Amino acid sequence: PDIPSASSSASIEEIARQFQESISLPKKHPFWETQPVGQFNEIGDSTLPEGPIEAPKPLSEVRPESYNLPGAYEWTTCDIDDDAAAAEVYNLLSNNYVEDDENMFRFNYSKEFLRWALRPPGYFKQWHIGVRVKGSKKLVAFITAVPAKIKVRKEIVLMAEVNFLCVHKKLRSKRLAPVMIKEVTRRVHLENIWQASYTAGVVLPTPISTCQYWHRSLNPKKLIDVGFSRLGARMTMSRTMKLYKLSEKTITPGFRKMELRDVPEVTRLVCKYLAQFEVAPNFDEYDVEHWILPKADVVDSYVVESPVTHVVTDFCSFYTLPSSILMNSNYSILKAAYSFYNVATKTPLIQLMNDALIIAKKNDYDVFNALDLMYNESFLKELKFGPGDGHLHYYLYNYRLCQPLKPSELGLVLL
Ligand code: MYA
Repeated sequence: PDIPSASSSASIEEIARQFQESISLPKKHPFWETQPVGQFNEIGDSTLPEGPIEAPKPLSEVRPESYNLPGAYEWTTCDIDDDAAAAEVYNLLSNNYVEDDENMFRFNYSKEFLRWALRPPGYFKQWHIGVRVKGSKKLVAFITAVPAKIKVRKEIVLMAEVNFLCVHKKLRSKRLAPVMIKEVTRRVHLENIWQASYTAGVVLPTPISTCQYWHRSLNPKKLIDVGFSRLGARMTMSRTMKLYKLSEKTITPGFRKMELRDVPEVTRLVCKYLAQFEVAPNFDEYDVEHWILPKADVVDSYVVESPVTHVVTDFCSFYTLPSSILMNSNYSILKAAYSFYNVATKTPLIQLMNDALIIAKKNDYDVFNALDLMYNESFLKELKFGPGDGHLHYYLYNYRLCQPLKPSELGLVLL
């Protein structure tokens, strides 16, 4: 993931840096160059086939023991069910996980969110991997994977979704991350899974797509006070607040919170919808119950049930991911909603998303974020989202695509 921040009026230095970066050759990647991923020098080589880069190995050839860590450290499996273990992970991430470029905000995934993200149907406990200091037992690094069925073009591929890679700030740049990535790969291979998907704010070999974050201010005064956004040119605070004002009540007749009984219909809607993208999850009812059914302060979903036929025709969803505000005496938390999966078959998508904004505002979110993937571009500008400076790169491990995808060809949202 990449923490989005809206302040888009880049300084001269920032523009100069971006220009430098854009003209310089891609950096060397001693670790990633050894991995089965698309390499920079293969870009544009249309002779390479799409699909797995390496064939699966017999399980007997998968290394049975963990990779070696530097002497002072040991592997641990983090039992996220356990309150003490979940608190340790929460503390590591809330102090050391992803920050924006200016170090003003840091993702603050809640314990309940982590439990949701890490325990989907069929999850493996041993894929929740920690590193401890041998002496003190302090948790200093973390990486996770969860299983997922992902459709790539026309093929359904069983994959690991890798996330929450984190090394304590004091242990950075010691090449711990490659060992952790190799260890999670080994444990994924032991389950006979050979592909993975992941996102990152950094450019690695080689993105299958690059998306941009867009932000819809819900509480513009706070966003400006904490430096998340800036007052526009020729704008006053009161004009800004008026600009972002939303109506009190949702507009679509039959718009209500999703319930357990909606799972079959939502599954049908989401499957049909996601089938049109080049890379997207292949959800079954268990997945939809896990990923889409509302869970307080973690994921929210609303359906449109026709008042006449009682058929569910549309739904929208967003997840809750606050960020810590690092240097502000008035505020410590930014409450952000992130657009998840939205399907409109009868209600115009713009109207559906406007209702989502109204709900988010009512529930005290400060900002509503969305990537420019799927059909999101069709509502972003009209609903007053502004482009952020954060980019999110999507990757596949051991699966080559000949061409990078346009964001609108992507149907996958990772947490
Ligand atoms: S993305 C979120 C990543 N986390 C953060 O940004 C939190 C803050 N940062 C940190 O905690 C550290 O800086 C991290 C790196 C841990 C990121 N993805 O140990 P090092 C490469 C992949 O000296 P550190 C997420 O969670 C880097 O290019 N590789 O560096 C998805 C270099 O390799 P190379 C990354 O800064 C994770 C090497 O690591 C990333 O101390 C998906 C340097 O290691 C990154 N985000 O630690 C993981 N950042 O020399 C891949 C740096 O070659 C999964 N690096 O350039 C692959 C699939 C595995 C399963 C396969 C199954 C079949």
